Amino acid sequence: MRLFVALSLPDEVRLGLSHLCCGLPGVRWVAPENFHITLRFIGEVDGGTADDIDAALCGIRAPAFALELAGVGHFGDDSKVRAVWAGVRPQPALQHLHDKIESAVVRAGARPDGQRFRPHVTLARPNQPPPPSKMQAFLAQHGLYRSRPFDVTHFTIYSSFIGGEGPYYRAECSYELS
Ligand code: 3AM
Repeated sequence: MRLFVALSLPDEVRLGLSHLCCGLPGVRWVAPENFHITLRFIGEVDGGTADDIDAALCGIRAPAFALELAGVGHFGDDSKVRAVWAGVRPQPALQHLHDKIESAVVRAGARPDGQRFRPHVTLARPNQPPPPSKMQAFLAQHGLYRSRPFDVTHFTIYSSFIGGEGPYYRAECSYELS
């Protein structure tokens, strides 16, 4: 199975994000039901490793916290945009949770990530890079985007399936924060 650990988003926040999803030609917009904040991509694992990861995630003790989405941006150069995202207002408790998850999955047998954690919600992936003028207009239009603050009370491990209609994410197990 192909796994990743993420935060789900309240319906109202996903609805707000879906209103940002227009005005960029040549991109695949993420379906609103697929919006999430990835905490850790794990990748392909066998059933035994998945069980070990589940047990390690079950052992995490971390506090619940409030989160707010803020602004939009993209990964990659202006001429080579890889993904368009909504940002997350800095929240030390989120970094703390990420670090605990990273340690837990590595203890369970995953390879260390090594990348800096850059929390975001992917909104679109380009089939071809959008014209820079369109990208600039998108960033200018939505630069002041803010979600309402929402409570993060759990995190979830998802399996992902790639189909003809795009990816399908299935929540396998959720882990409560205290
Ligand atoms: O939150 P986002 O959409 O950025 O990009 C993929 C998505 O994150 C990421 O895992 C999330 C669920 O698919 N992802 C997919 N393949 C990846 C890989 N090989 C990856 N992240 C790192 N390495």
